[in-house]
Amino acid sequence: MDCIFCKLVAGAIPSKRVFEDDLVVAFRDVWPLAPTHVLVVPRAHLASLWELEDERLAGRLLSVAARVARDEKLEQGWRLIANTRDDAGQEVLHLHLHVLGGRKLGRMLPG
Ligand code: DGP
Repeated sequence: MDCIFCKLVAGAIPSKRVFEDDLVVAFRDVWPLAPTHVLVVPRAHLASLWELEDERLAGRLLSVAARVARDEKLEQGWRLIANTRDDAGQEVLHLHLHVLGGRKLGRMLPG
């Protein structure tokens, strides 16, 4: 499949992994927007959060995101973002959660 995150999960493209288990892989974003910018992705290909119906996987993605935040010592606060489909500017069509922190993130505004 021609999906960059599938290749990354398979190890065909290198990445800086910070966590992995049987369902999920977490790695540093190649273009970080904050001192911590980690992407949490399912091993299985799902295009976006729109397609996520598996509650076990949903729970795992969320708990791994929180675990990454703790491991990165983001006790001052952090943000979880899931850009979903065109209007949100999703660029990579493999579900991913952005874990952002390590600086003041400012107010979240639409647009
Ligand atoms: P989004 O706009 O939500 O689809 O964000 C996609 C993110 O994926 C973007 O912040 C950059 C990141 N990204 C794209 N290609 C690669 C890659 O090959 N490796 C890594 N580590 N991150 C990537």
